[in-house]
Amino acid sequence: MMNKITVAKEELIFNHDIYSLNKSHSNDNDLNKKLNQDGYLYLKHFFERSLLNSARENIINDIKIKNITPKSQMLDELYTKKYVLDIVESEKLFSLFDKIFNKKSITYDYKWLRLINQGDSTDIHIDKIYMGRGSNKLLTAWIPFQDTPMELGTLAVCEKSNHFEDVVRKYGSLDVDITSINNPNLSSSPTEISKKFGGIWKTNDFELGDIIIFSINTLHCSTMNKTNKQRISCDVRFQPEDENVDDRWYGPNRTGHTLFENVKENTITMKELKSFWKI
Ligand SMILES: O=C(O)CCC(=O)C(=O)O
Ligand SMILES: [Fe+2]
Repeated sequence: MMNKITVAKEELIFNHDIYSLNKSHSNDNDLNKKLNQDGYLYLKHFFERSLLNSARENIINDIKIKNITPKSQMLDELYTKKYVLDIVESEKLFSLFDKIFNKKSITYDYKWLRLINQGDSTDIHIDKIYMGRGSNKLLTAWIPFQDTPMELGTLAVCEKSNHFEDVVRKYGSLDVDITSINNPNLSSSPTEISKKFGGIWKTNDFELGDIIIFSINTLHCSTMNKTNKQRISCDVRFQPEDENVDDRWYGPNRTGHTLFENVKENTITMKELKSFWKI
């Protein structure tokens, strides 16, 4: 049977153009090695379902109470709620990152709590362009708050793309709060990326409790939400305590984006940048 999914903006066939993620377990003792090798770790059943289920119910309830519009957005009013922080700043997650870094970890205070509607998908990028002013060891954990089949919008990664030198060095030099650019995504086509740089695209149906961790240099995107339901997920950042932080996202005086979300005119385009970078 042909199993078509839309990844970023491109239709792909599962098990032909894009494949299942390699699975890891938090007890594995080669997590760091695997993360460096593949650019990601997919951990099945990491969180208790009940914890995530009740957080999701609380989020949906607060969306109603606060009259938050149903458009796709970051739920900035809700990410500091205890029911969110009990998950995304849990002991369990901190110990996992302490283990990966082999030292004490810290987390950025800002959390990217997302509500994603039908028809929406995230295009291909590396997180460095949004949060690259601190540690190069920064890691993202992407945590869905419901069973998330590919058609609801899952995280997709380009395996081993953290080793694409041209992407890391050139695209990775972009800072969206320095360069005026409206659309800083590298591409909306996974096959364009694999043709140019190599790598195999991977994603999965995520069961509630599954998470994926990836590096600041790993190319990733999401599959498109083709359902009439909303996807709720949260992506959060961890890094070793003894490294520089990006103060847009860390500490009580964090600024968030200072340019990116306001840009409209005099922008450079990704097409121009790609031709300048010769990628
Ligand atoms: O959830 C999404 O659609 C995008 C997530 C993402 O880009 C990230 O976690 O860094
Ligand atoms: Fe991202």
